[in-house]
Amino acid sequence: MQRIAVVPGSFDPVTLGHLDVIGRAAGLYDEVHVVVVHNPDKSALLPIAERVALIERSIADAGLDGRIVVASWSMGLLVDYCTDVGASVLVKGIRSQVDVAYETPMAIVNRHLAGVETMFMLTDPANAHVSSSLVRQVSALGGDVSPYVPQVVSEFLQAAMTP
Ligand code: COD
Repeated sequence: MQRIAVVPGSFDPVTLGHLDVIGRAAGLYDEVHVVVVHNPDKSALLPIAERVALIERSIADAGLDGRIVVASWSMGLLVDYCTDVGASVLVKGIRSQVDVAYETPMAIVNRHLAGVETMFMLTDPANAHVSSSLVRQVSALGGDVSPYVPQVVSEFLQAAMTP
């Protein structure tokens, strides 16, 4: 049986922390779906289609192994996407206790709703301070985001911020 996992997120934009989790998940499962989901609690910087394109290019540039599908989902529950593609596992990156506290109720509800389990993958310590919101802030103020994001994202943001 194919082991399919979903790595969901806002990915606004994708960071080196996200990319590390995606690559490690791809080493554990037969197929990994990276799914861009709108988070209503956050104000968005990039359109969903742009986020998908940047993830696809980052994955290609990183030469990641494994079958990785990049998609977006706006049709309701995330577990419905999982059911549609036959995925039984969500993979969530964890940087701190804050992430654990945020993710734990969702993990329990997703298992109750559809039997989808959540695997918590600890971040690489090199990426423990990296977040999309930090990248958005540094970029908006004219700072260098290249230590935190794939090169294609850094170039994209630099071009977008250049008057
Ligand atoms: N290192 C490792 N992991 C990281 C890093 C890093 N540097 N940065 C972020 N992550 C992890 C996050 O902890 C998260 O697991 C994932 O990567 C995505 O992060 P973001 O910031 O891009 O995305 P979020 O947190 O805004 O996305 C939240 C989701 C949209 C995935 C979440 O809200 C969700 O699962 N929604 C489901 C909607 C639903 O069906 N709800 C009903 C049942 S719960």
